[in-house]
Amino acid sequence: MNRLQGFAMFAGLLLAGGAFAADAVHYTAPGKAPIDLDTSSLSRTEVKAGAHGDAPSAWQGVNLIDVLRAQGAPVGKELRGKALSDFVRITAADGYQVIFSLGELDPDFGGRKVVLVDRHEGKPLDAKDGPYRIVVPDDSRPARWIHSVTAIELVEASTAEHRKP
Ligand SMILES: Nc1nc2c(c(=O)[nH]1)N[C@H]1C(S)=C(S)[C@@H](COP(=O)(O)O)O[C@H]1N2
Ligand SMILES: [Mo]
Repeated sequence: MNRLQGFAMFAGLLLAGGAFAADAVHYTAPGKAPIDLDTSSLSRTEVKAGAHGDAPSAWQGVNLIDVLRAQGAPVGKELRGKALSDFVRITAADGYQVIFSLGELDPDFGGRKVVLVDRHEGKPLDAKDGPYRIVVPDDSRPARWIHSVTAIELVEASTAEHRKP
């Protein structure tokens, strides 16, 4: 193997291992500096789901609630009062957007399984859907399975009417 072949093999292995994410997902929250998400320290999960009546297939990634918790979002015991009007807005490269409320996601409340996936059947997502996609196995329609995710924003949505702490 010559040096060029060696480099090509090395690069290929890195890509296959997902070491180079083509694009990062930006995370923003009120009062926090925006960051590029690094989910490599979170425990991984797998869900079986099929869109449009497709046979279920396996999607791998991290739970959205774990991403939020790791970024200091108010979850668990802290999810009370005004935080119960927080929501998460997810934006894609094509400008598509969807939201989930924190209460919908938190295991102490709605506990909805929402996964930020980077693999389908063990392989990195196709360029057109990846590198990150949301999968919501229990939604009857896959319209919130937003692909090509570029940003996740925690949004505080209470108004001046809100009078509880
Ligand atoms: N970025 C992005 N994600 C999206 C959409 C979109 O237009 N843009 N359409 C949604 C809708 S309406 C559906 S039904 C599913 C389609 O998923 P599929 O392309 O895997 O069939 O993707 C969802 N995710
Ligand atoms: Mo759709």
